[in-house]
Amino acid sequence: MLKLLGRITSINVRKALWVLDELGLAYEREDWGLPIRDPKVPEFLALNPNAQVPVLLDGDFVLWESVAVMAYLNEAHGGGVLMPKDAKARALAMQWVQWQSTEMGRHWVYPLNALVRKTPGFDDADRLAKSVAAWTQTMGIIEAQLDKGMPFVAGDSFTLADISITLGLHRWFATPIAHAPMPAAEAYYRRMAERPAAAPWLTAATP
Ligand SMILES: N[C@@H](CCC(=O)N[C@@H](CS)C(=O)NCC(=O)O)C(=O)O
Repeated sequence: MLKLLGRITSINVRKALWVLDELGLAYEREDWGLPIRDPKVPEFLALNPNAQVPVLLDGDFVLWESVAVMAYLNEAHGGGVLMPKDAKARALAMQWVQWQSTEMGRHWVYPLNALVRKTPGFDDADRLAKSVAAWTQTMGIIEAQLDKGMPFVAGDSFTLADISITLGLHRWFATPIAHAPMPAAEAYYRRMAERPAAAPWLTAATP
């Protein structure tokens, strides 16, 4: 039985959960991650020395880093159906998976802590405004991509990239800031949200 360690409020855990559900796989989930259960304990650190979620357990195989977990689930348990077979198409899908993981989330940390999590110390209005401006600029990149008129972010089939990007858009729409209009992203998000496997992971519990 596959087992995923991580709290469902984490976007990185949600990536793995959506893949599991999209593939219709049976799995167990165990809550780990602050504030629910501190991962900085020997039991968890033995699995992931970074003290971060998600961690996937497949028998005695242990895997961390959400992108690696998504790719492994798809290849080992999904017959690869969530990535294109063609090398270039697959690379482009992976480009957006990685972009979400590194670039898309770079500027949302401050707004998320200030406005959603209400984390003490995140009360600098100038830093908040600068982060929102930088986040908005980054969002322009995905808006331009989605405005090309392809049905999915990386082409004509649903891939891991759609899971990553949709969860990134969820964070954007769920953060109470003045959202610059992004009509292509809004339309795409609504389409992705209709997928049965998406619904549980696009709920409001973003922190
Ligand atoms: N690069 C890692 C980042 C993982 C990460 O930042 N996880 C956060 C939750 S989104 C975490 O574990 N934070 C500590 C905690 O929840 O206690 C991945 O993609 O899996």
